This record gives sequence, structure tokens and C-alpha cells, in this order.
Amino acid sequence: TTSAEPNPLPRFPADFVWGASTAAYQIEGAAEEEGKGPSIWDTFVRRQGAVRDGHTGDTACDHYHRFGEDVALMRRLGLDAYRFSISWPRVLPTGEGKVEARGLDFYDRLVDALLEAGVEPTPTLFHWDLPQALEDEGGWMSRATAHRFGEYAAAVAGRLGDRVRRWITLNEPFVHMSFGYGFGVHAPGRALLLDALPVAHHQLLGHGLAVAAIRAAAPDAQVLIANNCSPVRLRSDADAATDRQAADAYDVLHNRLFNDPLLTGAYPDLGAYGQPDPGWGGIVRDGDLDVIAAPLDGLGINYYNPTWVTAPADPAGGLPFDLAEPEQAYPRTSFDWPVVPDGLTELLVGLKARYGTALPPVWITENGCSAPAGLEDRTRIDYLAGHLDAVARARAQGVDVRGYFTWSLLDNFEWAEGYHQRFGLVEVDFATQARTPRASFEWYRALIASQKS
Ligand code: GBH
Repeated sequence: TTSAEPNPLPRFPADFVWGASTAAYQIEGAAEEEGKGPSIWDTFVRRQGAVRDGHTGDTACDHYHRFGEDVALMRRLGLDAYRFSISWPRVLPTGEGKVEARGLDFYDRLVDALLEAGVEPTPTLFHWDLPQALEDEGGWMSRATAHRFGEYAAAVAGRLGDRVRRWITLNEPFVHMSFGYGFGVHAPGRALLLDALPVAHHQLLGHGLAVAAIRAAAPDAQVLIANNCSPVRLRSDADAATDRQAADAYDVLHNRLFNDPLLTGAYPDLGAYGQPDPGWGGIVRDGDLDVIAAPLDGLGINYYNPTWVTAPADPAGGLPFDLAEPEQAYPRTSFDWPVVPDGLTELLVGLKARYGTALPPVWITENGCSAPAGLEDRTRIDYLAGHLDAVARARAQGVDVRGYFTWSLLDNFEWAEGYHQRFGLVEVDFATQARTPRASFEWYRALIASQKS
């Protein structure tokens, strides 16, 4: 097709890793097969009004039964690596105790199929599908969940650690905290607002325990976390002082709450959130930050767009910022998210400026866009080309970016939006499960091939 002509792109190093990402609940289906226990998403999708048009992930892309076909697509694409997630309740139906061998067998077969296809398996241990039984005991509001996560990590790494060289612990702990426990628009659907803060700490503690478990099982493996980060921007009519304060406060909640403890061993000051106690009233215990700050082999960054904020209209009320709309007319994705590639350069250069030598190598673990249905997805090609150029610019400014995983390989279950948003390089017809590569697939294939020749 004419739209498959590669845009001119800078050359990346020969060992730069080209990948694509998915997540278990969004693609696997087989929600009740082979001993899998219910996750909080299995529960949440049945709640009236929770997901657009009542869509569920019961079948999704039926990847559980069709992974062979999907791995063949990856091989055709020439992927170096594939980022997928492991469903905790498939491996441990109630989140703890006895391993369900059939669940672990599935990932064992997937890993072997990937290696056979020359694609590096890059599993994420938690992409939001907590076992419902653990949610019934408090979920991530409960400290015990962090320990259960460490045990789950040990079980998975014990089985796959002989073949998996690169692991990701958590996906986007900020989104899971804020959407899942703060606003209730994702599972588990709790609207605790700022009382959801312990969810941040318990996920990070779970991350640290998982790092130790993976290192014990697979000493040579690399361990990463995938944080979604968003550079914070002000409108051009911003007031210097109060708007700057709002931007700093937003940066603390969205970015630094997760990056600082991992990379510096200390939380940012949460005074702007009415939390003067560095121990957050007993949540952060002695020694926890040492566990959380265990050295990482890489920092995964999921980037979609910047966030615009202003000073709060009601400073006495809830949050120390208001979200704002940019006044500039950026192109918009089908999700209505602004397309701002230079935000990715700004984010990466900003991380390097803030953390310096404490910043490990960076991996773009998600980046992509929702585009109209159909095969001629020119807007997706433009989005990807623009953001890869942004990565190259950050590399040129000294940020050590090692790889790029686009979101997503396949159209899939887009959480509260159900099947209405399509993020795939491959179109999925959910009535027939037919997979058809889009123009962007061909473009990405040609790009990867050209980078290797
Ligand atoms: C990721 O989350 C998830 O990891 C993945 O599962 C998901 O399918 C994918 O992205 C696509 O959504 O209101 O215009 O400022 C992304 C988290 C949070 C990023 C909301 C964009 C708001 C855009 N997203 N955010 S805007």
C-alpha cells in the first residue's frame, strides 16, 4: 500500500530492541478456563454501567487459544521482543497458595513459541487483573497483598526464569491507584479519592519484593517496572506562581510518587495533599524504602500525552490542581487524546535531569494511539513516526533509551471503553476473530527491517 512507505527516521543502534505490547485481560479471553480464578476485572465488567455497552473481556481476542497465530504475526513483523502480561489468577486462582499448573503451562507454551520465533518474551507480572479473592481482603489497600505479589512472582520466575531474560513487575501503578481505587472508573471500582494513597505504597512494596524473588530465581535476568509518566504543562496564560505550584503538585502525584522511591529511596513531600507525615500515618514502615529502591536494570516508561494543569479554582477544596485543556489545537487520537510527540522528548530529558546517574537505562514500554477502524491507519503511522523521532531526539541529548514497545499488537479490550477504541497494528474482527494487519503493521515491519540492514 502507498501509506506503508517508511517516513524518514533516524537510525537507532543495531541492538535497539523493537517490540509490541499487550496485556492478559485485554487479549486472552478464556476467563473461566483451566482453573483460572476470577480477577477484579471479571467482577467489574459485570457492574451496571462500568464498561461502555457492557463489553467484557470474557473472550477478547481469544489469544489463549490463538496465541500460535499471534506469535506468527510477531515473527512476520520482525519483532525483537513481545511484552505481554501474566494473569495472576490464572497462576494462583485465589491469589495465594497452590499453583494452578494449567495456568502456568499456558505461559510456558507461550514463552517457548516466542523463543522459537526469535522474539524475546518480556512478561509483566501485574497489569491490573488482581485475583478477586485478594480484593475481598482489601486488595492493594492491604499491605498483605504486597507479600502475596512477591510469592506469586517467585512462583512464575521459578517456572519461566530459565528462559525469560527480562521481566517487568507492575504496569502503571499510578493508573491502577487513581482509576481503580481513587475514582472507581477501573476495577476494583472504589472511589476513595486521596484515601487511595496506600495503594501506591503497597504496589511499590510488592514491586520490591518481586524484584528480590525474580533475582533469587533468575540471577542474570533484568528487572524493570513500567510507569506511565506525563510531562506537566501550563497554559500560556498561566500565572507564574500559583500555576507553577499546581504543576509541581501534579508532577508529585503522577510521576514522582512512583519514580522517586524507586530511584532515590525517598518519597516526595506530599504536603500539597494534606499529608505532612513522611510515614503517611503508619503506611510507610521502616525498611520499606530499602525494599522498594532495590536497583533496577531499566525503567519502563509508558507515554501517551502531556497533562495540562492550572491552579485549582477552589484552593480550599480537594486537589491542589485542576486539569486543563491545552489551548493549542493539537491533532487528536480517536480517544480524543492530544498528539504531542515532543512531550516524550521533554519527559525523557526531564527524567535524566532530575535523576542523573540514578536513572537506569530507559525502555519505552508503551506508546501508540487509538485510530479509526479500518486498515489504512495513516494517523497511527504518523503517531508512531513522530514519537520515535522524539525518542531519537532524547537519545541525542544523552538519554539512554534501549527499546521501544508499541501499544498495541492487536485491537483489544480497552478497559472502560470496551472494544470501542482500536490500538492495534493488527485489526481484530471480534465477531470472527479474524486478524488483518493494517498499513501501520507493514510500516513498522519495514522500519524494523531497515534498522537492521
Ligand atoms: C495504558 O494506560 C495501559 O497500560 C493499557 O492497558 C491501555 O490499553 C493503554 O494505555 C491505552 O489506554 O485525558 O487526554 O490527558 C494508559 C493510561 C491514562 C494514558 C489516561 C492517557 C489520559 C489522556 N492513560 N491518559 S488525557
